[in-house]
Amino acid sequence: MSTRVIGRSVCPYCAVGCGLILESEDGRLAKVRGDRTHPANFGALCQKGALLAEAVNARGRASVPLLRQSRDEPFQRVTWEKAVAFVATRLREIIATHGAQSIALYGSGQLHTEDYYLLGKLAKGFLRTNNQDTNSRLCMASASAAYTLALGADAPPCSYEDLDEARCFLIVGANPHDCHPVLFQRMRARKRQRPDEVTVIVVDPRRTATASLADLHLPIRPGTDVPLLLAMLHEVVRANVVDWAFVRRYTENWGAVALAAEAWPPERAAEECGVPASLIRAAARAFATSRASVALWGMGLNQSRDGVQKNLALINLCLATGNIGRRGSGPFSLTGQANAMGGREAGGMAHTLPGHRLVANPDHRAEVERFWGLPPGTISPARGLTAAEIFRAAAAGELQALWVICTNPGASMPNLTLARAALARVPLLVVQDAYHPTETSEFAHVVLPAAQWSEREGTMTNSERRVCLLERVADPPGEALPDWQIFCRVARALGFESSFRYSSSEEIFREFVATTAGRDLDMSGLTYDLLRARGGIQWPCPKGAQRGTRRLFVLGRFPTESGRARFLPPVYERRPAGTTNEGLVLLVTGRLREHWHTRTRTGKVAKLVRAAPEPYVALHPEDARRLGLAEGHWAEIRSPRGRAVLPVRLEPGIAPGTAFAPFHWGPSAGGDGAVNVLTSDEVDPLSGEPDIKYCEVLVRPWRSRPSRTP
Ligand SMILES: Nc1nc2c(c(=O)[nH]1)N[C@H]1C(S)=C(S)[C@@H](COP(=O)(O)OP(=O)(O)OC[C@H]3O[C@@H](n4cnc5c(=O)[nH]c(N)nc54)[C@H](O)[C@@H]3O)O[C@H]1N2
Ligand SMILES: Nc1nc2c(c(=O)[nH]1)N[C@H]1C(S)=C(S)[C@@H](COP(=O)(O)OP(=O)(O)OC[C@H]3O[C@@H](n4cnc5c(=O)[nH]c(N)nc54)[C@H](O)[C@@H]3O)O[C@H]1N2
Ligand code: SF4
Ligand SMILES: [Mo]
Repeated sequence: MSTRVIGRSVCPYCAVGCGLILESEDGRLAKVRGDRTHPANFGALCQKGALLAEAVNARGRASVPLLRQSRDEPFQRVTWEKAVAFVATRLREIIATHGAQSIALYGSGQLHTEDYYLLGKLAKGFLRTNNQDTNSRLCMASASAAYTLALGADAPPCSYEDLDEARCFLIVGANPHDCHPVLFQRMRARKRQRPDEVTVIVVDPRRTATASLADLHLPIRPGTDVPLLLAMLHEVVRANVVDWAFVRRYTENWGAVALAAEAWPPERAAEECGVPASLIRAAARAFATSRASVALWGMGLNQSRDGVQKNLALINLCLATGNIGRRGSGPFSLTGQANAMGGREAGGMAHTLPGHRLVANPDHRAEVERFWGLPPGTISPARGLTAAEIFRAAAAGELQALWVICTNPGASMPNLTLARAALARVPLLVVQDAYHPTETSEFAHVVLPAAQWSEREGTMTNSERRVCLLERVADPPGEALPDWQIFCRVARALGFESSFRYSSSEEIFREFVATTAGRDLDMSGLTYDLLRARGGIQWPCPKGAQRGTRRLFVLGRFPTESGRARFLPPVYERRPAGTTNEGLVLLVTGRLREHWHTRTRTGKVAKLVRAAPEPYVALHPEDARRLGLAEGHWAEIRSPRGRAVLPVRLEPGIAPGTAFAPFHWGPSAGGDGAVNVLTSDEVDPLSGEPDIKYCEVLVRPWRSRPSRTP
């Protein structure tokens, strides 16, 4: 047996973007280790990343194109030519009969930037529909909208280096111990290095493993972040620790936010949020008075019907305390998927175009039309359907075709019964995935087998704006193809031959970075060679630049009209409180360290499955007692949308009235364990992000164990 290094890459799971060294054994990808020279991880990896080879080599890969005329027929193996011709012919017929607005394309933050760019070019430029959205709508859409409103661009300002220099970490609605493990290690190292000088504040209804690092844990009642953050700002003003010099010189609209904060003294917020006023005050003062404070957040803020308001409230706190554009400080959203950032850059959402451009902006449309060699007026000015809207429309019979790429909505969408009805109803469903069957591909007419990580070349941008190249080191199974090649084949079969003639992913990258020239994210200086040589570069990096950009807004200038950052007063609407008296609790859904989303990969890695074998619901022991439940009992959980049955675990660290369940187990795991049948697809009006993070449910004891397939 001989082991040898066959290439370098980046982990395809979370957006920490750990650098990897890939090794083969007897010609096969066998081992993954952390790249000691990579600035995202310096050699560290979490267990999921370290076990990647096993996931990629697992059974269940989609390896040949499959086709069937109707859902009650078995799939037939067909050639690529036949599958592509079928998709193109059907799309042409549908567009001719029902118009381009009757088709939708649903992509993913796990595609490469090149794939994303090409998908957008095909959808918005050539199929002429803006109904191209992505699972990032379920994830980062609220952060993206808030950055744009407050700072003028969708531009996370920080670097991971800032975590090594921060004196205060405010972690709100995020659990990096499980979800961004290598960054958590970095924060823990910082805390251990200066235990008395570094303060860690965690705002989460659960005492998570992340909270074990906290000096202050604020066990917030779900949904009440806006009053909590306004009360922190209230205290910052009262204690007169506002950074007045920064506010006066670099921001606008302070008065409106000061007024909003005035209405929330910590005592009032304490009642609303279930957090003692003294804790709110201590957190506010620690954040405002430390030499450098960084605010990190995740889905606890974003996945909410007031997700943008929660984001604005946190950004306000950073602006008021001058914590932006300086070492060790800033608002720093923890991006979820490995390339959710790249998708935002390439215009992967229903309201965006490449280079941080907007569908609604006539100049932006004209610029992109010129890039794509299209006549003026080709790109529709109307925003397309967002993720939740796509599935609602399809379920109502209003869509004729849906093409799903690199995402598994048959398990991951909120209000899952409706989403699955959509998948079962739409007259043409094309599913492009690396595995088959999945909870989505089982509804498909056409399954297009995709090459995945390590089998395709391309770029991704991590959470700190670092663009990295992922090398191809292995062959995909059977006839599977890289996503960009599949898009090209379908585009050419549709007659768009001359605009989709690429011979490599690098050629697409060159075209894409040209569209970013002169924009806030300017990447026109990036080439594959440079990325290969440097191991990743942070945008902006314009043509001719010697290096990337570590930190944004260091000069206090923002890409807004006035050049100043904008304070925006967040709006708060009270939601009904859960009370366990009638069996009502607020069910939070989220992640476990061992699994990745719908488990198409981690569910096939023995070590990870052993460590986290099955779904469950965690309850506070007091709540469980009141409900007549004990550890290991079965609980039936109902919401107006559906019903799940789960084994009970007792967790004293969860706020009473709140429950938690991981969403990794979809319908295919059997036994009514899919929690997304309970969650809500109501959306934030500004970002379109669904209110997935928690929902009100009724819990009661259930008689017996439901049957579950392993
Ligand atoms: N192991 C693993 N890691 C992952 C992923 C994975 O599937 N598995 N997925 C990746 C992706 S795509 C994403 S988006 C990220 C998500 O990363 P995170 O956002 O860190 O993870 P979540 O578990 O979704 O939720 C975060 C926390 O929000 C808390 N919360 C719930 N409601 C509220 C609230 O109203 N207010 C506040 N303040 N907190 C609340 C929950 O208790 C939970 O601990 O993880 C990425 N990393
Ligand atoms: N209840 C609840 N639901 C949630 C969330 C929550 O917190 N709670 N979080 C939401 C969030 S933040 C997210 S990001 C979504 C994630 O939800 P999904 O995107 O549905 O989750 P994944 O399991 O990562 O799906 C990725 C799919 O792409 C396939 N794949 C992998 N590599 C490739 C490739 O190279 N090419 C192609 N074509 N396919 C590939 C995988 O096999 C898999 O089927 O879930 C959302 N749903
Ligand atoms: S921390 Fe994220 S990027 Fe790094 S190895 Fe783990 S899953 Fe992969
Ligand atoms: Mo996500």
